[in-house]
Amino acid sequence: MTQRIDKGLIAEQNAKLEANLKEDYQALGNKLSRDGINIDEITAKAEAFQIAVPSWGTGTGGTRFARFPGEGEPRNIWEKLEDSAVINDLSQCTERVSPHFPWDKVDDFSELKQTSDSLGLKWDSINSNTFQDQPGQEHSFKYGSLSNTSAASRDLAIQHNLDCIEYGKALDSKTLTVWVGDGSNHPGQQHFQHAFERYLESMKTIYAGLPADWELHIEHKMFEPAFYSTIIQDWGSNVLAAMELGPQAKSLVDLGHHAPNVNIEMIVSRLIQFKKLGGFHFNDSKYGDDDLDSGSLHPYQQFLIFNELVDAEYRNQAEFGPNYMLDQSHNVTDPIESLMNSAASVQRSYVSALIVDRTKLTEYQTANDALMCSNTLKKAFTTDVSPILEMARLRKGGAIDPIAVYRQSGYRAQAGAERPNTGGNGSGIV
Ligand code: LRH
Ligand code: MN
Ligand code: MN
Repeated sequence: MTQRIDKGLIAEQNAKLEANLKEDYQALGNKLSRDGINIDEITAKAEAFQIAVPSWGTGTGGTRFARFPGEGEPRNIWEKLEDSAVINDLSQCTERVSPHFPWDKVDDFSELKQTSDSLGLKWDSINSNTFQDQPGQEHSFKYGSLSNTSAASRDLAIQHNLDCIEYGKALDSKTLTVWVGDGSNHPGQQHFQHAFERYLESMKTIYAGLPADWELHIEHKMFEPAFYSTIIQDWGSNVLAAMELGPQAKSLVDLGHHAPNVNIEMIVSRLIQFKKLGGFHFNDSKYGDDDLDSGSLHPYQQFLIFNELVDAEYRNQAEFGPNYMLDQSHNVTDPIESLMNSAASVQRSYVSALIVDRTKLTEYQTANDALMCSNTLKKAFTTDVSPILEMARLRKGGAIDPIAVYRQSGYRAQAGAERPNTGGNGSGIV
């Protein structure tokens, strides 16, 4: 097994930064206390924050044109777990891994569970895959899976999802996430209503197979692989399906899956209001489903989403507790570095939203003082909360500067030596 990051190295690197951090933390604490905020209470919330890592994100991604494999990429789920453990050791906010089947090939789930336990990792939502055919597959998904006109293809897709629930039980997961690429490429190719009816019928069978303490998350996406129509193309179709299925079915918001300029934070608010927000796939995008690093382009949008989430937390909104997960593709960076950076970026949005003065915001909203409403949010967003994030990591035994420690550790070069001949990242994304 690849050597993980040495605790001594983390301590040694932290020691170099600790005195400055304490000064910065004190200064930020003084500033926040002037607004009646106790910094340690915010840091405790930052310490409790968790965001899952997608198993497929630990490998180098690619586009449909090319993929440029990185050094020492994980070749299987066990190596993906090792990399995930490194990310969590340093970041201390990513103790969950979200697997994707059958990309993650597993013969013995109890062995996998033991391995994850030994690495201090847990399992997040199980992702099913009926958007491509597997070698030798008898009934194709070329014309759709859960909504296919062929009952045999639909049954295969249903069975795969039921199998995923069984895998999840063995891993102590509590959620199944279903994203399908079903749709059409030509106007008139598909009868919209009949296709949606078939999808719902299939989903009802999957829903019936859910254990009582599980949730079924439905992920919408506007386009790709279908480029004219997609069966669950937006949050409207998504929430209709979730409402039709029942209370255990909820909607999942992948930030990259909307039309440009869509007000995602407002979608989040609506889903919260109707107890239908299941979770998130965080990433960033400029054009479409670019899967860029979270917060790398639109950090204010990410903050505004967390403003809605923290508002729900603040109001003790009933049945609220979405899963947070990253879903990104790393084409030109070391995936471990991108995932650490992105986890911290999402955590930063959460912390920034925690310091919004909600009493003042409500007053300004009531008085229709639009400028001061906006300034109240901007004040929180522009306050540099880095010392809180760094202190949260330090207090949990992580690294004040995760990227620096990771680079110092030589983990990637060592992985390169131990994992030769990388042919792919196991994700199927090329
Ligand atoms: C689809 C998607 C979905 C898949 C993942 C690999 O674009 O966001 O979540 O499971 O990418
Ligand atoms: Mn996604
Ligand atoms: Mn996507």
